[in-house]
Amino acid sequence: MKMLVLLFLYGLLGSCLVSAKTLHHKFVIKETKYTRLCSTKDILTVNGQFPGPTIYASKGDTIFVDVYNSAGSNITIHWHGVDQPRNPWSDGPEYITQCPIRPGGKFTYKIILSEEVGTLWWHAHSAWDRATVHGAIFIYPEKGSSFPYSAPYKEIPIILGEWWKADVDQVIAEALRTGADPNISDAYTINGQPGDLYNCSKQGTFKVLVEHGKTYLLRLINGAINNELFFGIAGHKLRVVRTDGGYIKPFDTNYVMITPGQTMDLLLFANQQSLNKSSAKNNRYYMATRPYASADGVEYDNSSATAIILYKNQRSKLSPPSTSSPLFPVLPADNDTNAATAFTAKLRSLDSKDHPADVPKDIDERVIITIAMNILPCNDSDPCSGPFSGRLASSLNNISFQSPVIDILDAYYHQIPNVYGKSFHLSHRSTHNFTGEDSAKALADSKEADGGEDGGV
Ligand SMILES: *[C@@H]1O[C@H](CO)[C@@H](O)[C@H](O)[C@H]1NC(C)=O
Ligand SMILES: *[C@@H]1O[C@H](CO)[C@@H](O)[C@H](O)[C@H]1NC(C)=O
Ligand SMILES: *[C@@H]1O[C@H](CO)[C@@H](O)[C@H](O)[C@H]1NC(C)=O
Ligand SMILES: *[C@@H]1O[C@H](CO)[C@@H](O)[C@H](O)[C@H]1NC(C)=O
Ligand SMILES: *[C@@H]1O[C@H](CO)[C@@H](O)[C@H](O)[C@H]1NC(C)=O
Ligand SMILES: *[C@@H]1O[C@H](CO)[C@@H](O)[C@H](O)[C@H]1NC(C)=O
Ligand SMILES: *[C@@H]1O[C@H](CO)[C@@H](O)[C@H](O)[C@H]1NC(C)=O
Ligand SMILES: *[C@@H]1O[C@H](CO)[C@@H](O)[C@H](O)[C@H]1NC(C)=O
Ligand SMILES: *[C@@H]1O[C@H](CO)[C@@H](O)[C@H](O)[C@H]1NC(C)=O
Ligand SMILES: [Cu+2]
Repeated sequence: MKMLVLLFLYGLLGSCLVSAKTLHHKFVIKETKYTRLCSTKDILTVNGQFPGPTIYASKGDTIFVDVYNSAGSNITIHWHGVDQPRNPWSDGPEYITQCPIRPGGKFTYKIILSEEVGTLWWHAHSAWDRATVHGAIFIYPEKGSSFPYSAPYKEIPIILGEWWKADVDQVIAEALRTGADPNISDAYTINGQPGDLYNCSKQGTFKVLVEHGKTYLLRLINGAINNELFFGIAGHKLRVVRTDGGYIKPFDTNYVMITPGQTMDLLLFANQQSLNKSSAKNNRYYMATRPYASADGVEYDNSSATAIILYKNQRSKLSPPSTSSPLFPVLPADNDTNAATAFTAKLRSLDSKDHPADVPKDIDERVIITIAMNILPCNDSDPCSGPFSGRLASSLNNISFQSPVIDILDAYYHQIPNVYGKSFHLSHRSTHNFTGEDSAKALADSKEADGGEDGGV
């Protein structure tokens, strides 16, 4: 009897586990020729594709990705937004969780999906290779649990990006050498295409054919290197339902503001007239993206990428030839900080029974982290072209990161010496109040108490 019960339980457990699948992918990193803005260059791609292949998975699945490096330079791949509980070795940032994959080398990533649902993405994590080495991860709810909205008719990935005519690794290498800001991009892209507003780009403009009355799920990813971006579609509101692989309280908006690395799932209701004769010539609507950039005096790419939403003519199933240009969405001005913050303030966890907000409420220790952009001094023997003839350097609590010779995760686990600076390890003694009025003095005092230089890594 006991045995039977056990078997029965085991059977149930077994069937639960069966729903989580194991998936396999092969990514070959290679140089591939692409032409944009009338100029051709070799870019790094996965399997020759830009943007790269989409990974389709369900909540709880495990994905193995064999990455073969057939390019001429080191590379790693990061699975952006995947928590990977107790699985740090597959996270991907080079020299943080692994040494890079050398040319001719191979590395197998094990990606363990846990609570994530919605859209995430993957991208290279070496120099600026992520500009072209990136793609979407679609994560569906597990079987039996439902999407808390009516199922969309179709899904459309919308990957925002940034394009340089120059080689991207040369752009960042030059900036690191001179200490100045990297050169700004020549275009933004939507699914790899700059769109109608740029020279030589009309032909390739990304187009989506929609049917009146249907609902579409846009899986929006900001894959740009440097810029926060506004995004919107002319004549249509968007309903924001998820961000970064989790549900939020849905809200309708005319525009979104999305930061680099962020993802958003948006419902698009194709509710504009397509049969109406007098509006038939306006069966095309631009979706557009352009930057939110408010830093005074900092140069940025102020151009706009577009794609086209095209309504199917329901009688002929073909779209009538359009005579006028598509409508352009109304987006906030580039420097409209109020519009940017008003949008982000609306992002709130769904916090329902099925999608609780499990935020720890008991705090054991408060940690203050100051993120800063600094200018380091240079001199005649080491001239720089950053602001005030200095060198730009970012820091956390006044410590900048320098790539070590071995990744810090290996150094930590195998206690390899001389990788961490002396006081980088988990010392709880020093508490710098970086937001205090006398932070420099407080730091100096605590440094003395600490017994010397903060090493960084
Ligand atoms: C490439 O990565 C290897 C470690 O995997 C490292 O030893 C080598 O210095 C790297 N090469 C370059 C050019 O960064
Ligand atoms: C960056 O821009 C400057 C000025 O236009 C140009 O001289 C330089 O070649 C550019 N660098 C790269 C790596 O394209
Ligand atoms: C497009 O090409 C024209 C003519 O060659 C040039 O004057 C213009 O600056 C170009 N526009 C952009 C955005 O590159
Ligand atoms: C047809 O389109 C015109 C122009 O957009 C609009 O004024 C009119 O109300 C539409 N008619 C119907 C039946 O939707
Ligand atoms: C972009 O910036 C350039 C240089 O500052 C300026 O000439 C141009 O008018 C701007 N374009 C737009 C669309 O704001
Ligand atoms: C944004 O830029 C415009 C024009 O360049 C300027 O008139 C306005 O004051 C700026 N707004 C803010 C909030 O900085
Ligand atoms: C110039 O700067 C370099 C790098 O910061 C430093 O190593 C060197 O000592 C400095 N030289 C002088 C004369 O200050
Ligand atoms: C840091 O200093 C500020 C300003 O004096 C103060 O408001 C804040 O409470 C301090 N923070 C901590 C953690 O001591
Ligand atoms: C940050 O570090 C620099 C040099 O290491 C030092 O001169 C400066 O005072 C520090 N800044 C703060 C706020 O402690
Ligand atoms: Cu990332």
